[in-house]
Amino acid sequence: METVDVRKIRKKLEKDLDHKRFEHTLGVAYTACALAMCHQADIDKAQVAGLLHDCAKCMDNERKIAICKKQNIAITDIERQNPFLLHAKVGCYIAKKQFHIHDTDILNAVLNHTTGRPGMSLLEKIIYIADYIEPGRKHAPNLNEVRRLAFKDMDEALVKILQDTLVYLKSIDSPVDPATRQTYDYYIGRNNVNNEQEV
Ligand code: DGI
Ligand code: FE
Ligand code: FE
Repeated sequence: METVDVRKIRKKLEKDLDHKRFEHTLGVAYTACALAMCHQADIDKAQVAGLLHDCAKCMDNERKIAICKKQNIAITDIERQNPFLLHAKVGCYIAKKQFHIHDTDILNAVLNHTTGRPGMSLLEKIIYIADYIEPGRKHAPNLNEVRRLAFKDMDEALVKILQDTLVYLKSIDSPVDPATRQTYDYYIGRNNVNNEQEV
């Protein structure tokens, strides 16, 4: 990875994000480092991807949509209905343009951190999971179980998170992004989990 000034990234994020989101960001970064240590991934990349994953989260929807239009970033129907989903795509763009990150694995980890994707890289899995289990998260169901699984079998942890996310989205009647569904189908197919659920 190119040399990256982590302190500089943290300082800019502290300005760009509100306090709660900044604290969450730090939680994701150190949880991602712990997962990288456990699963033999690159710790420096995990830290940078963890720090940057929500870098566009505090931007208002109009601004995110305007950036997508200007940069020719496609907006899907689901994203138009739920513009908060765009913080992943726009975050990937901001990580490149404002934080000068060019590592494709880090950029993909930012890009896919909300929905996941079939065939995620080790780093993408780490960020997706760290986002869900960082210590500041308190309300998701099965957190203890997912936290335990994360350090044992990441694919099993992914299935559990995706399953609980689909149940949650159904309960609040929120549309499911095809990427979330495809990711769930992909990972459930690879796991003989005995708690398979129709969601
Ligand atoms: O940005 P964060 O809150 O830290 O975390 P995130 O980027 O993973 O976003 C989490 C939210 O995204 C959570 O409330 C569930 C929601 N989400 C995940 N997949 C989908 C989704 N929302 C919709 N509408 N559709 C999805 O497929
Ligand atoms: Fe996010
Ligand atoms: Fe997050």
